[in-house]
Amino acid sequence: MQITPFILLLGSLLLPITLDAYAIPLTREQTGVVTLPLKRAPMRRDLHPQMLFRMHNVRSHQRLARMTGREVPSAEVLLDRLAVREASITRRGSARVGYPGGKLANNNLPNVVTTGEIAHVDIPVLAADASGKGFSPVSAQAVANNSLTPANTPSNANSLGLDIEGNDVGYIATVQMGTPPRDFKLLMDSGSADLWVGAEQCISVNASDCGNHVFLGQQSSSSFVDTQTPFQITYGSGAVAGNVITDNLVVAGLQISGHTFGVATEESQDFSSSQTNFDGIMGLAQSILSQQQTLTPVESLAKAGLIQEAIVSFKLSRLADQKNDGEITFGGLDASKFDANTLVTINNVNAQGFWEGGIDSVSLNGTDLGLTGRTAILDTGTTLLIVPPGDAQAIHQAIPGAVDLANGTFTIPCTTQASLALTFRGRSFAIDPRDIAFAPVDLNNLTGDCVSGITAGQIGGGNQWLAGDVFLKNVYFSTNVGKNTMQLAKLT
Ligand SMILES: *[C@@H]1O[C@H](CO)[C@@H](O)[C@H](O)[C@H]1NC(C)=O
Ligand SMILES: *[C@@H]1O[C@H](CO)[C@@H](O)[C@H](O)[C@H]1NC(C)=O
Ligand SMILES: *[C@@H]1O[C@H](CO)[C@@H](O)[C@H](O)[C@H]1NC(C)=O
Ligand SMILES: *[C@@H]1O[C@H](CO)[C@@H](O)[C@H](O)[C@H]1NC(C)=O
Ligand SMILES: CC(=O)N[C@H]1CO[C@H](CO)[C@@H](O)[C@@H]1O
Repeated sequence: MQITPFILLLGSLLLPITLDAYAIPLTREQTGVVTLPLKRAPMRRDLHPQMLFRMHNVRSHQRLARMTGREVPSAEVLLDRLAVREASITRRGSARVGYPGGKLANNNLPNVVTTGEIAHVDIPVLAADASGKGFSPVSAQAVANNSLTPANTPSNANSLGLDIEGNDVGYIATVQMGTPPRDFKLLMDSGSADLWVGAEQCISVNASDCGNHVFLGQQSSSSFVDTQTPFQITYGSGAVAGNVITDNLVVAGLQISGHTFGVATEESQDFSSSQTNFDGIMGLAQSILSQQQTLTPVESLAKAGLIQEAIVSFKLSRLADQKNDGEITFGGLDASKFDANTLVTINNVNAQGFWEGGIDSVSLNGTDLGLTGRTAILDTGTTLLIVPPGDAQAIHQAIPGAVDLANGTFTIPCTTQASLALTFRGRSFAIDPRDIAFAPVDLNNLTGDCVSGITAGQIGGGNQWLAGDVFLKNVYFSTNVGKNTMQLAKLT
């Protein structure tokens, strides 16, 4: 069977099944504590951006389920949901994609067929709309190209630039590993607690190599030590398995000799694809969440006395602003990035090791939406803002021109001026309307409809939000392991 790009994307969604099929020697205990970076879907020029968006969305549901200890929806259920979504795309005349009934074939590759050409996206020649409103042409290019936009070199101490993946779907920093030290690009993820890169002998679930990435092992590093202890991490978007190792790690010029982390000997296609913009993930939640049962780099740096406190701070840059001033700071906050008068400290209410805080209230253009008792997991590794279905409806009902596509996804005018604000500890943090208009439905019409960056998490109920980059781009975000607190402030 000719495997289409669409099926490749589904393959990652169906990872537990393909792992069985390939008999990869993973320990099968599922601890239920896992995460998924949403940006893992390799962007393809030949895939309609709204379909890519839908993959982000589906994966986010799996991530939210795992994070909150709920049952992860089966691939079949997710395929059913996808079918509804494909239908809605089809109705909009953008793509013709379907599948027969949502049944899986033989616990192997999903029985997915394309009923027509997957829509080809011709990268448009984009000009800014004369009104200056609408989706950013630069961001539209990034959607089409899955580009990695390098950050400026930060001047602040103990800091690394955060490169922007695609249209703000993820944030990547470069660290050094091994002897001699070599550069590795890592996704910076406050929603997981393990660090890994590919092993020299890494194979992909499809038994090929792990793509055009930088790898770590005895051949490339004289300080590499394999502890022979296996680890496995299942992300909503894929999985890795390998060995816990020790090797030297340099983060923002701070060297940890013999840091304990992982090399992946097996990676799902999500991670091994050469189109994936990073070589591994640095989890920066608390180490009680670590599958490798080891300290995170920031905890390790604090323990070694290289930084005073186990603090990590994020300034996520918005591609449309064209400033490329994203930055991650270890051991403190970069006072030049935020307004100190707006800084609030939030207690972590999550016992598993995620960063989760109580939301006082939610408003749209200053009008309170009456959503109380909500909490938000603050997760740089999630692209979107995922909220329970009722909350998603309440929010979009207040946005003029919003359309409920059913089953979690909404569209809003790309020109929306609606501003959603979340209040933490008495301080309101507004989301830029450009972040709510996440991606254009039609890349050739930047003033038409956009897919909303706020989607409904359909798994379980509860009052838990998963606040990814759609929200976090709008704040200075800092975490403190020792105090078990988070801080938010308005950006300068
Ligand atoms: C996207 O790719 C096109 C060529 O296909 C190139 O001209 C353009 O500069 C790229 N845009 C970005 C943001 O990388
Ligand atoms: C397997 O991996 C290779 C190289 O990474 C890639 O070119 C190919 O498309 C993959 N095939 C499948 C079925 O995933
Ligand atoms: C929100 O306020 C802006 C001006 O600040 C206005 O242009 C926009 O129409 C308002 N949106 C809603 C949904 O009230
Ligand atoms: C863009 O979308 C808007 C809203 O749907 C529509 O009014 C307009 O005609 C579209 N423009 C183009 C060039 O398709
Ligand atoms: C409104 C709508 O289309 N809801 C659908 C969501 O998906 C389920 C299947 O998972 C359908 O049964 C619903 O009809």
